[in-house]
Amino acid sequence: MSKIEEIAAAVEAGKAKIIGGLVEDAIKEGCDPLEILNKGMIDAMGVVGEKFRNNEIFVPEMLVAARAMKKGVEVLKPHLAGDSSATIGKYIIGTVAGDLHDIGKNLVAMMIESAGFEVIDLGVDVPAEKFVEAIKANPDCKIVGLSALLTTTMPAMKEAVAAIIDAGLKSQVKIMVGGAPITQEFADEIGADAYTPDAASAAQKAKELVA
Ligand code: B1M
Repeated sequence: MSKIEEIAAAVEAGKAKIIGGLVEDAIKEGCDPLEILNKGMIDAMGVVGEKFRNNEIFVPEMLVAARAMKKGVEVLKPHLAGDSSATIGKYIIGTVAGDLHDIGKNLVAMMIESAGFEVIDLGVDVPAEKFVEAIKANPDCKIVGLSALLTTTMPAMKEAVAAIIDAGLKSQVKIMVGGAPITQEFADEIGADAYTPDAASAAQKAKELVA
Protein backbone atom coordinates (compact mmCIF):
# COMPACT_ATOMS: atom_id res chain seq x y z
CA MET A 1 0.00 0.00 0.00
CA SER A 2 1.37 3.45 -0.91
CA LYS A 3 1.53 6.19 1.76
CA ILE A 4 -1.35 8.01 0.08
CA GLU A 5 -3.45 4.83 0.12
CA GLU A 6 -2.60 4.42 3.82
CA ILE A 7 -3.78 8.00 4.45
CA ALA A 8 -7.02 7.34 2.55
CA ALA A 9 -7.60 4.14 4.55
CA ALA A 10 -6.95 6.03 7.83
CA VAL A 11 -9.45 8.78 6.88
CA GLU A 12 -12.08 6.22 5.91
CA ALA A 13 -11.57 4.32 9.18
CA GLY A 14 -11.49 7.55 11.21
CA LYS A 15 -8.01 6.94 12.62
CA ALA A 16 -7.33 10.46 13.86
CA LYS A 17 -4.44 9.39 16.10
CA ILE A 18 -2.24 8.01 13.33
CA ILE A 19 -3.11 10.29 10.45
CA GLY A 20 -0.71 13.09 11.42
CA GLY A 21 2.23 10.69 11.40
CA LEU A 22 1.18 9.22 8.06
CA VAL A 23 0.94 12.68 6.49
CA GLU A 24 4.37 13.63 7.87
CA ASP A 25 5.86 10.38 6.49
CA ALA A 26 4.28 11.01 3.08
CA ILE A 27 5.74 14.55 2.99
CA LYS A 28 9.18 13.19 3.97
CA GLU A 29 8.91 10.61 1.18
CA GLY A 30 8.36 13.48 -1.26
CA CYS A 31 4.63 13.08 -1.96
CA ASP A 32 2.96 16.16 -3.43
CA PRO A 33 0.92 17.87 -0.65
CA LEU A 34 -1.93 18.57 -3.10
CA GLU A 35 -2.05 14.90 -4.08
CA ILE A 36 -2.13 13.93 -0.39
CA LEU A 37 -5.10 16.29 0.05
CA ASN A 38 -6.99 15.27 -3.09
CA LYS A 39 -6.28 11.53 -3.35
CA GLY A 40 -5.57 10.75 0.31
CA MET A 41 -8.28 12.82 1.96
CA ILE A 42 -10.96 14.39 -0.28
CA ASP A 43 -11.44 11.19 -2.31
CA ALA A 44 -11.57 9.17 0.93
CA MET A 45 -14.34 11.44 2.23
CA GLY A 46 -16.15 10.78 -1.05
CA VAL A 47 -15.97 7.05 -0.29
CA VAL A 48 -17.26 7.72 3.24
CA GLY A 49 -20.20 9.69 1.78
CA GLU A 50 -20.96 6.89 -0.67
CA LYS A 51 -20.96 4.29 2.12
CA PHE A 52 -23.28 6.52 4.17
CA ARG A 53 -25.65 6.84 1.21
CA ASN A 54 -25.70 3.04 0.85
CA ASN A 55 -26.40 2.59 4.59
CA GLU A 56 -23.09 0.77 5.05
CA ILE A 57 -22.01 3.30 7.71
CA PHE A 58 -23.88 5.85 9.84
CA VAL A 59 -23.39 9.39 11.25
CA PRO A 60 -20.87 8.42 14.00
CA GLU A 61 -18.54 6.83 11.42
CA MET A 62 -18.92 9.88 9.19
CA LEU A 63 -18.02 12.06 12.17
CA VAL A 64 -14.85 10.16 13.07
CA ALA A 65 -13.77 10.22 9.42
CA ALA A 66 -14.27 13.99 9.44
CA ARG A 67 -12.16 14.30 12.63
CA ALA A 68 -9.38 12.26 11.05
CA MET A 69 -9.43 14.43 7.94
CA LYS A 70 -9.28 17.61 10.04
CA LYS A 71 -6.23 16.27 11.90
CA GLY A 72 -4.58 15.39 8.61
CA VAL A 73 -5.30 18.83 7.14
CA GLU A 74 -3.76 20.50 10.24
CA VAL A 75 -0.47 18.70 9.54
CA LEU A 76 -0.71 19.36 5.81
CA LYS A 77 -1.63 23.05 6.08
CA PRO A 78 1.90 24.50 6.33
CA HIS A 79 2.87 22.53 3.22
CA LEU A 80 -0.14 23.73 1.22
CA ALA A 81 -0.45 27.36 2.21
CA GLY A 82 1.71 29.79 0.30
CA ASP A 83 3.16 33.08 1.48
CA SER A 84 0.30 35.14 2.88
CA SER A 85 2.35 38.05 4.17
CA ALA A 86 0.80 40.54 1.74
CA THR A 87 -2.90 41.17 2.32
CA ILE A 88 -4.99 41.88 -0.76
CA GLY A 89 -8.30 42.29 1.04
CA LYS A 90 -10.70 40.86 3.58
CA TYR A 91 -12.76 37.75 2.82
CA ILE A 92 -15.71 36.76 5.03
CA ILE A 93 -16.66 33.08 4.88
CA GLY A 94 -19.19 30.81 6.55
CA THR A 95 -21.37 27.74 6.17
CA VAL A 96 -25.01 28.77 5.84
CA ALA A 97 -27.77 28.35 8.45
CA GLY A 98 -28.75 24.80 9.34
CA ASP A 99 -25.56 23.32 7.90
CA LEU A 100 -22.77 21.98 10.13
CA HIS A 101 -20.36 20.79 7.43
CA ASP A 102 -17.11 22.73 7.63
CA ILE A 103 -14.27 20.68 6.13
CA GLY A 104 -14.74 22.07 2.62
CA LYS A 105 -15.34 25.59 3.94
CA ASN A 106 -12.14 25.35 6.01
CA LEU A 107 -10.17 24.22 2.96
CA VAL A 108 -11.54 27.14 0.95
CA ALA A 109 -10.62 29.50 3.83
CA MET A 110 -7.11 28.06 3.92
CA MET A 111 -6.56 28.48 0.16
CA ILE A 112 -8.07 31.98 0.19
CA GLU A 113 -5.73 32.93 3.03
CA SER A 114 -2.74 31.60 1.18
CA ALA A 115 -3.84 33.62 -1.86
CA GLY A 116 -3.24 36.71 0.28
CA PHE A 117 -6.63 37.52 1.82
CA GLU A 118 -7.34 38.19 5.49
CA VAL A 119 -10.04 35.62 6.21
CA ILE A 120 -12.85 36.25 8.69
CA ASP A 121 -14.38 32.85 9.36
CA LEU A 122 -17.91 33.00 10.79
CA GLY A 123 -18.01 29.21 11.27
CA VAL A 124 -20.98 26.95 10.59
CA ASP A 125 -24.76 27.36 10.84
CA VAL A 126 -24.44 31.07 10.07
CA PRO A 127 -27.78 32.93 9.78
CA ALA A 128 -28.24 35.45 6.96
CA GLU A 129 -28.22 38.39 9.44
CA LYS A 130 -24.80 37.38 10.74
CA PHE A 131 -23.31 37.61 7.23
CA VAL A 132 -24.91 41.06 6.87
CA GLU A 133 -23.61 42.23 10.28
CA ALA A 134 -20.10 40.98 9.50
CA ILE A 135 -20.02 42.80 6.15
CA LYS A 136 -21.26 46.03 7.80
CA ALA A 137 -18.64 45.67 10.54
CA ASN A 138 -15.93 45.30 7.88
CA PRO A 139 -16.56 48.02 5.29
CA ASP A 140 -13.22 47.20 3.66
CA CYS A 141 -14.28 43.58 3.05
CA LYS A 142 -14.29 42.80 -0.66
CA ILE A 143 -15.74 39.29 -0.89
CA VAL A 144 -18.09 37.08 1.08
CA GLY A 145 -18.08 33.30 0.56
CA LEU A 146 -21.02 31.04 1.39
CA SER A 147 -20.73 27.27 1.67
CA ALA A 148 -23.54 24.67 1.74
CA LEU A 149 -23.26 20.88 1.71
CA LEU A 150 -26.89 19.88 2.01
CA THR A 151 -29.62 20.21 -0.59
CA THR A 152 -31.85 21.19 2.36
CA THR A 153 -29.66 24.21 3.19
CA MET A 154 -29.52 25.57 -0.36
CA PRO A 155 -32.58 27.78 0.46
CA ALA A 156 -30.59 29.24 3.39
CA MET A 157 -27.85 30.18 0.92
CA LYS A 158 -30.46 31.89 -1.25
CA GLU A 159 -31.76 33.77 1.84
CA ALA A 160 -28.26 34.89 2.80
CA VAL A 161 -27.59 36.25 -0.70
CA ALA A 162 -30.99 38.02 -0.69
CA ALA A 163 -30.27 39.52 2.75
CA ILE A 164 -26.93 40.90 1.57
CA ILE A 165 -28.58 42.41 -1.53
CA ASP A 166 -31.55 43.78 0.50
CA ALA A 167 -29.15 45.42 2.97
CA GLY A 168 -27.68 47.39 0.05
CA LEU A 169 -24.27 45.75 0.43
CA LYS A 170 -23.98 44.37 -3.09
CA SER A 171 -21.95 47.35 -4.29
CA GLN A 172 -19.43 46.69 -1.48
CA VAL A 173 -18.91 42.94 -1.73
CA LYS A 174 -18.81 40.23 -4.35
CA ILE A 175 -20.62 37.04 -3.33
CA MET A 176 -19.00 33.65 -3.96
CA VAL A 177 -20.81 30.36 -3.39
CA GLY A 178 -19.83 26.70 -3.36
CA GLY A 179 -20.32 23.26 -1.85
CA ALA A 180 -21.22 19.83 -3.19
CA PRO A 181 -24.87 20.48 -4.20
CA ILE A 182 -24.22 23.98 -5.59
CA THR A 183 -24.09 24.57 -9.34
CA GLN A 184 -23.41 27.52 -11.62
CA GLU A 185 -27.14 27.57 -12.51
CA PHE A 186 -28.10 27.83 -8.83
CA ALA A 187 -25.50 30.56 -8.26
CA ASP A 188 -26.93 32.54 -11.19
CA GLU A 189 -30.49 31.98 -10.00
CA ILE A 190 -29.82 33.34 -6.48
CA GLY A 191 -27.75 36.31 -7.68
CA ALA A 192 -24.27 35.26 -6.55
CA ASP A 193 -21.29 36.71 -8.42
CA ALA A 194 -19.33 33.48 -8.68
CA TYR A 195 -19.53 29.74 -8.19
CA THR A 196 -16.45 27.56 -7.94
CA PRO A 197 -16.38 23.78 -7.51
CA ASP A 198 -13.34 23.48 -5.24
CA ALA A 199 -10.97 25.30 -2.91
CA ALA A 200 -8.19 25.93 -5.43
CA SER A 201 -10.53 27.47 -8.00
CA ALA A 202 -12.19 29.53 -5.24
CA ALA A 203 -8.81 31.12 -4.41
CA GLN A 204 -8.13 31.79 -8.09
CA LYS A 205 -11.58 33.33 -8.61
CA ALA A 206 -11.24 35.50 -5.47
CA LYS A 207 -8.00 36.98 -6.83
CA GLU A 208 -9.70 37.69 -10.17
CA LEU A 209 -12.65 39.39 -8.46
CA VAL A 210 -10.42 41.92 -6.69
CA ALA A 211 -7.97 42.43 -9.55
CO1 B1M B 1 -22.97 14.90 6.08
N1 B1M B 1 -23.93 14.70 4.40
N2 B1M B 1 -24.67 14.98 7.04
N3 B1M B 1 -21.87 14.91 7.67
N4 B1M B 1 -21.51 14.45 5.01
C1 B1M B 1 -23.16 14.70 3.16
C2 B1M B 1 -22.99 16.12 2.63
C3 B1M B 1 -24.00 13.74 2.21
C4 B1M B 1 -23.81 14.03 0.70
C5 B1M B 1 -23.67 12.26 2.52
C6 B1M B 1 -24.45 11.32 1.63
O1 B1M B 1 -25.63 11.12 1.83
N5 B1M B 1 -23.81 10.73 0.65
C7 B1M B 1 -25.42 14.05 2.71
C8 B1M B 1 -26.16 15.19 2.03
C9 B1M B 1 -27.25 14.70 1.09
C10 B1M B 1 -27.99 15.82 0.49
O2 B1M B 1 -28.05 16.93 0.92
N6 B1M B 1 -28.64 15.51 -0.62
C11 B1M B 1 -25.17 14.33 4.19
C12 B1M B 1 -26.15 14.23 5.21
C13 B1M B 1 -27.50 13.68 4.79
C14 B1M B 1 -25.90 14.60 6.54
C15 B1M B 1 -26.89 14.58 7.72
C16 B1M B 1 -28.30 15.10 7.40
C17 B1M B 1 -26.90 13.13 8.26
C18 B1M B 1 -27.88 12.87 9.38
O3 B1M B 1 -27.80 13.45 10.42
N7 B1M B 1 -28.78 11.97 9.09
C19 B1M B 1 -26.16 15.49 8.76
C20 B1M B 1 -26.55 16.97 8.62
C21 B1M B 1 -25.96 17.81 9.73
C22 B1M B 1 -26.12 19.31 9.42
O4 B1M B 1 -25.29 19.88 8.73
N8 B1M B 1 -27.19 19.90 9.90
C23 B1M B 1 -24.75 15.28 8.36
C24 B1M B 1 -23.68 15.34 9.26
C25 B1M B 1 -22.36 15.12 8.92
C26 B1M B 1 -21.23 15.05 9.95
C27 B1M B 1 -21.39 16.08 11.08
C28 B1M B 1 -21.23 13.65 10.54
C29 B1M B 1 -19.96 15.22 9.05
C30 B1M B 1 -19.48 16.70 8.90
C31 B1M B 1 -18.33 17.02 9.82
C32 B1M B 1 -17.74 18.38 9.50
O5 B1M B 1 -17.81 18.92 8.41
N9 B1M B 1 -17.15 18.94 10.52
C33 B1M B 1 -20.51 14.81 7.67
C34 B1M B 1 -19.68 14.44 6.57
C35 B1M B 1 -18.22 14.27 6.88
C36 B1M B 1 -20.20 14.26 5.27
C37 B1M B 1 -19.46 13.78 3.99
C38 B1M B 1 -19.21 12.29 4.15
C39 B1M B 1 -18.16 14.45 3.67
C40 B1M B 1 -18.21 15.98 3.56
C41 B1M B 1 -16.81 16.50 3.41
O6 B1M B 1 -16.22 17.01 4.36
N10 B1M B 1 -16.21 16.31 2.21
C42 B1M B 1 -20.52 14.12 2.86
C43 B1M B 1 -20.46 13.21 1.66
C44 B1M B 1 -19.63 13.78 0.52
O7 B1M B 1 -19.39 14.95 0.44
N11 B1M B 1 -19.27 12.94 -0.37
C45 B1M B 1 -21.77 14.30 3.63
C46 B1M B 1 -14.83 16.68 1.95
C47 B1M B 1 -14.76 18.17 1.61
C48 B1M B 1 -13.32 18.56 1.29
O8 B1M B 1 -15.53 18.38 0.45
O9 B1M B 1 -17.24 19.75 1.73
O10 B1M B 1 -17.63 19.08 -0.70
P1 B1M B 1 -16.70 19.47 0.37
O11 B1M B 1 -15.94 20.80 -0.06
C49 B1M B 1 -15.31 20.96 -1.31
C50 B1M B 1 -16.26 21.54 -2.40
O12 B1M B 1 -17.62 21.26 -2.18
C51 B1M B 1 -15.92 22.99 -2.41
O13 B1M B 1 -14.53 23.02 -2.08
C52 B1M B 1 -14.25 22.02 -1.11
C53 B1M B 1 -12.84 21.56 -1.24
O14 B1M B 1 -12.44 21.32 -2.55
N12 B1M B 1 -16.58 23.96 -1.53
C54 B1M B 1 -16.59 25.28 -1.90
C55 B1M B 1 -17.17 23.85 -0.33
N13 B1M B 1 -17.58 25.03 0.11
C56 B1M B 1 -17.23 25.95 -0.84
C57 B1M B 1 -17.39 27.35 -0.87
C58 B1M B 1 -16.89 28.02 -2.01
C59 B1M B 1 -16.30 27.33 -3.05
C60 B1M B 1 -16.13 25.95 -3.02
O15 B1M B 1 -16.99 29.34 -2.16
C61 B1M B 1 -17.32 30.15 -1.08
